[in-house]
Amino acid sequence: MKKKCSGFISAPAGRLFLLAIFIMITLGLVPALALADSALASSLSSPYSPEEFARRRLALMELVASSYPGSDPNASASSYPGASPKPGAGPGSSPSPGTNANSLIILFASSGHSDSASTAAHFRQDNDFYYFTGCEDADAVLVMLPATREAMLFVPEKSAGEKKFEGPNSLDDPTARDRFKVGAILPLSNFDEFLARFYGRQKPVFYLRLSPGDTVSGARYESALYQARGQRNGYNSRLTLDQLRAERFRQLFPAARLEDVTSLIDSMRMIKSPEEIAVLRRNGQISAEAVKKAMLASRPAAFEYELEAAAMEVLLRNGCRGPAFAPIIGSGPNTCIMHYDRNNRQMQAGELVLMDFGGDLNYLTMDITRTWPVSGKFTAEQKKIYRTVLEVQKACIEAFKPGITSKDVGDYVARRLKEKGIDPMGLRGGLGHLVGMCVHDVQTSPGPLVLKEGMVMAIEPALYFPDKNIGIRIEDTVLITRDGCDVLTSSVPKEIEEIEALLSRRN
Ligand SMILES: [Mn+2]
Repeated sequence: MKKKCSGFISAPAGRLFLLAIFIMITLGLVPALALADSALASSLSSPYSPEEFARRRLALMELVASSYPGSDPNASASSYPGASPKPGAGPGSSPSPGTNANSLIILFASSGHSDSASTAAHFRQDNDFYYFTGCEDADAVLVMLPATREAMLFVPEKSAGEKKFEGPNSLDDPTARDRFKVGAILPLSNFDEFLARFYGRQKPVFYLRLSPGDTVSGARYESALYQARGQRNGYNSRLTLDQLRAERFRQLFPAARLEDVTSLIDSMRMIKSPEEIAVLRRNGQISAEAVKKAMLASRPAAFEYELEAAAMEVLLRNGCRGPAFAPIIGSGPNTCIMHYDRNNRQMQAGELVLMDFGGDLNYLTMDITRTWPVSGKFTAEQKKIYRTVLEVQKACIEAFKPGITSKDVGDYVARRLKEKGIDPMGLRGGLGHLVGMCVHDVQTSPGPLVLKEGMVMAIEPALYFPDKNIGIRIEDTVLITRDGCDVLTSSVPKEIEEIEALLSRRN
């Protein structure tokens, strides 16, 4: 980031700049300079091109158009990612034969104010809405017409007071239409009338997200699960926004057919584009650096939250919005609690500390776990268990390539450990979870997953012995490539000797 700015500094300006630094050092203002630099980095525009979002919308519209009976089977979405759009499939071209002219795809932005009293997080756009727009306006609506391949945004009109407190949105921005590459940006107050006019057509079909939405840290299946758990106490239960929206459509447009667009979206989100891969690579480096800093901040008598502070600083300084999930930093007995996130215990010499961490950079997450000895040296018993988990993890990574299933990985790991003469201690290799806009990212079917190029997956074998206060998990996030995989989080050590060498550098 610094490199990009240096070209703007002319010679006299450079002297002024040096003078300013001198004054700042004299006044003890150097930290302010460092913060200003970080703020500059985060003010750089989105790493995604407007064309990226246009391509995604086109691909989804093609998927919807081709999902109709009698539609042209060759019109399936081959345009994303990788292959270039088919000629004649661009905006403004005539609809392909068989396309149902009466379908609309409608996706909703996040609501402006978080309804959870327990979070003070920054606004984060709804994943599916962001994926197809790149737009961070609250309460907006994206509408796509598969028949004509058109897209438009409905954005709330803001009062002068709202603009004063929150800033304007893209309805006030004359460049927004080009930035989002949509046909129109209209006031949200026109939306109901737009729908009413569309409803007048024969047999209208609305494609909505009828499945649960996901968040940065909550998968679709988890949203449904937590809702079900909330129902155990009737006073805590409520419908989700997606359920309420579907209900409203059923009430207002009873003759329309509602279709679920979720699985079509998921089939796209599962495969990462080159622009997404560039962000994921950078997030892998930032998140690995963060865990490394936390390792260096650990010592006997340190509180778990001190490690969290060290890691969070690296994320925020490098433009992440925050963590991808509540950081898990457990020492001693807490290493055995898989989703421990109180992070308030004081760690002791002789114990292990387990840290599960990742950043949220430009709407893409990362997932790393490392386990290390607080004192800097593994005991013989810790080392033996650690080595087993590490060998299983490395064998999984060796096995990862397109076409592979969980069973294939398990078979490979079993063979590999046998060759090396290592007791797997009951640990079996397999696939992990996909990683993307959500840290437990979308997956189209609950059936067996087959790896494909462009998928990103966390691999996180673990062994837990609560009676010994030993929990060991080692996790990396990898990108599936043409013939194998790239470890995106490789710059934080995981070999026993590397970890002990790093820890020996602590003061
Ligand atoms: Mn994970």
